[in-house]
Amino acid sequence: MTTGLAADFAPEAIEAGRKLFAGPCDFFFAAAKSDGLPPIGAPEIAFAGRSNVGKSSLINALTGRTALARTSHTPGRTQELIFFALGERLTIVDMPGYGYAAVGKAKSATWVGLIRDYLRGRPSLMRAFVLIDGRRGIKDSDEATMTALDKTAVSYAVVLTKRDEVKAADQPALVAATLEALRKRPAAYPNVFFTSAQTGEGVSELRAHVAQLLAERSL
Ligand SMILES: Nc1nc2c(ncn2[C@@H]2O[C@H](COP(=O)(O)OP(=O)(O)OP(=O)(O)O)[C@@H](O)[C@H]2O)c(=O)[nH]1
Ligand SMILES: [Mg+2]
Repeated sequence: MTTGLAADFAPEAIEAGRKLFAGPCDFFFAAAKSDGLPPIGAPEIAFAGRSNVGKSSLINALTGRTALARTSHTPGRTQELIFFALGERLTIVDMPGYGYAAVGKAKSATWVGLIRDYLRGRPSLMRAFVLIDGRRGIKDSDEATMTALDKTAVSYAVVLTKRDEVKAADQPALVAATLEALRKRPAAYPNVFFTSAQTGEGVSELRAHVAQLLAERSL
């Protein structure tokens, strides 16, 4: 196992994750404003990250759908907080991206406000995932997001994405650098996930992790 990579799950945990995400998953709400969120229901997991990092693609990979969450080559595809219900057990929230100049300043600022408000004030948010493009590493806008999460004590985990685009030889150094950046962050999960929505690598581990969080919550 590459040190620090969240890869060490027992077969039972992997199976629990598979089962959890194998159930029906449906879109149920879109929110353009933070005062227009759905009522508090099932525990939520939310996917944050720069535009184009692969948030919507990862949600599709987790749920085994090709087009549940809308994806696109051009940044700025997801423009609202999009809520999906995984049965009655879990709510998955896809978010607009941040940090991409091409989206336009006004839109970008609106989205940053929406994301911040949601992350700061959602009691049912069980875990945020901050996605980092594996080809690029952590950027200033990612640091800002993690700082906001640390300040409000929202627990989060980092997911490196697009693993299929990162040479195997470069992966350990990327994981090590990412862990180093997380070391002093109080609300960060101390391991990183490294996924590819294209090959499915790392996806079953992420499912297992979410299933574990849910199981711990209901103890
Ligand atoms: N090679 C590769 N490409 C990926 C992967 N995940 C996403 N992509 C591509 O990256 C682009 C953006 O993916 P999205 O899932 O739409 O990204 P997003 O973070 O939801 O983007 P916004 O909604 O615009 O913020 C698309 O062209 C995807 O096909 C991956 O694991 N590997
Ligand atoms: Mg998206």
